[in-house]
Formats: sequence, C-alpha cells, structure tokens
Amino acid sequence: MKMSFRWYGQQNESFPLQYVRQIPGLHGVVGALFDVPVGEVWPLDKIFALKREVESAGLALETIESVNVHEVIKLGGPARDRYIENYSQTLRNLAQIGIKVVCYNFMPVFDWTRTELAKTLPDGSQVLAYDARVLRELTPEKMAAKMQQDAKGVMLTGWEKERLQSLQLLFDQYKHIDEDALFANLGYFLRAIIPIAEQCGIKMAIHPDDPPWSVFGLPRITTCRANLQRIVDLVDSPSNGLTLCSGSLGANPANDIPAIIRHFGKQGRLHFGHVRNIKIHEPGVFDESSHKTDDGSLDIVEIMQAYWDIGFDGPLRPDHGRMIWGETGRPGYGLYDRGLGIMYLHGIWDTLNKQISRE
Ligand code: DNO
Repeated sequence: MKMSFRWYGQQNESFPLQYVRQIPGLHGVVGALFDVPVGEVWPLDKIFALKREVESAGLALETIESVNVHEVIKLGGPARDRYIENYSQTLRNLAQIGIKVVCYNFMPVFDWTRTELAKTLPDGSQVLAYDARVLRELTPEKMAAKMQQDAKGVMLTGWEKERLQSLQLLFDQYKHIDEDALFANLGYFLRAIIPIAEQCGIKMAIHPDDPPWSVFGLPRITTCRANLQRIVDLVDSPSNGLTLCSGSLGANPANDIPAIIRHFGKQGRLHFGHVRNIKIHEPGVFDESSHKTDDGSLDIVEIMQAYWDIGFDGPLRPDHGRMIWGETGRPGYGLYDRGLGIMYLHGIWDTLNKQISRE
C-alpha cells in the first residue's frame, strides 16, 4: 500500500508541501491541475511543473484526482467524441510524466454533495455533513449557492463555476437520461478511453457517487456492488477499475465495504483507496467523523484488514478530515486531521504486518 495525501497545489493550499512531507511514512501526493477547464487537454508543461514541484519535496506523483469528465460525455451529446479525444490526449500527457492511476467520476451535474460544510461537533471540531431532510427543502440552485457561501472563497473541486452557471439547462438535459442511459454513456466513454489507458500503462479508477443515491432526481449509478460490477464489466480490462471510497459507498449501510474490497480486489480492479469514516444517524443523515472506528459507523480496522488481505499495493489516502486545532482552509482537506488519520491507518497496517511475520 502506498500511503498518499491529496494536495491541491501551492497556489490553492494554506500549508506547504514541506509540511505534508513531515507526515510519517508518506509515499506520494495525489494531485491535479485545477486551472484547466473541464473538457480541455491538460498541457504537458503544466503537469511537468507539478511533478517537479512534488518530487523536489521528496514525494512521488503517480496518482491524479481527478480528470473530470465533461457533462456532454455523461449526457451522450453529439460533441462527445471531441471531448473524449481531449480526455485521451490528457491521459497520454499524464503517462509521459509517469502517472499510473487516474481517478474520475461519472456523477451527473454535482460531484460530492453535502448540506453543511462546517458542522460543529460537541468537541468543537468541524465536519462535513449530509441531511436528506435539509436537501429536500433546497432547490439545486439554492444548494449550490449555499455550498459556495459555506466554502468562504475556497475553491471546491467538482463544483466548477461553468457547471453551476448552467444548472437549469443541465437539469433539462438530464430529464432524458435514466440509469440505463447513463450506463450506456459510460460504456461509450470507457470503450474509447480504456484502450488508450492500456497503451499508456494507466489504470482508470472510477470514484463512487457521494452520497451513493440520487440527488434532486438525477440518475446516479456508481452506488453499490452490483453496479460497480456492471461498470467493470463494461470493458474487460485491468485498466478499467475502481476508487474504493469507504465514506461515499458506506453512507448506505447495505454496502458492506470490506466485502466489496475483497470482491473487486480479487478481480484486480481495485486501484485506489480512500479511507474515511462517517457517523450515520439515520438513513440519509450522516456526519463525517475522525478516522477512528469508534467515532463512526464504519469499521476502519476491518476495512484495512480487507486491503491487507487482498495484498493491496496501490495508492491509499485518508479521505476527508475534520477541522481541528483552529485550522482553517478547504472543508474536509485540512492538514491536521488527515495527518492523524494517516497515523491511525499506519498503526493498523503495521500491526497487521507484524502479526503475520510472527505467525
Ligand atoms: C471530494 C472528493 C471528490 C472526488 C471526486 C473524484 O472531496 O471526494 O471530489 O475527488 O468525486 O472524481
């Protein structure tokens, strides 16, 4: 397992890469370009610059999160081939700097969705939270505006301005897209890009929908084991794989995360791990919590055991953390609590290693 840390680039971060490097046992950074509009080719010189920056801090850059997919591809619109060609060129460019895993998602309109970005827990820490009852009272426009407002000027990835400006139009277009149509559009995309990814030595890793159910009536398909299987079966290639995000899939208690890890690990389709705990209060209502098993509803020890059992050797990162110790910054992506999360995950992993060497 290659312990990794998501880092948004010096111009977007409140802490330097040197601090990230001080986290024990860190292999590399999960990075991306955030100033290239969705659908355009990522220029080689910019990704080389990112690689040089990360490597000069003594860390590796092998994983990208995310190369986002243009809505026209998800909608199956007539211009999709042009965007698919751009996507393919981005993959070729990323391969040139040694990228091995590319995370992406296929969520219509909205990426991750929360109803609160800074819910204060009894201990004073602040977390992201989702409450289906609150969402029911909001329109998509109101929710998008609330997210932007709560973000206090911090750029939220997956919530690009261009997309939010044309919400009504997008919702109208998605009226004609049900889950089967979305699967078909994903299949079309994968049939085009997976052969390129194979040639380039890149593993594509689709991220689950977060939360794993429909929001505002939009179709969502990356939600459960059966659908994940349908996705990996769309193109039978090791390059067509998954990002297993415990906190996204785990919001639905019917998703048995350790079992899902074992199931897809055995098929060689698990390429990237996101480990996060959440506290489910009732169906459709949850807060993000510290990584510690007791603090949430997911058994993080069992989850790490499952990664260990499948001999997982890909990148794995702590996912969102709480805001603690007075830190301010990007919701879910502070330095301190993700650093604590890493140490918890290391502790579990090292113990698993040690037990085996004793047997
Ligand atoms: C949010 C992230 C997502 C994720 C994308 C992957 O914090 O988990 O934005 O990076 O969905 O494509």
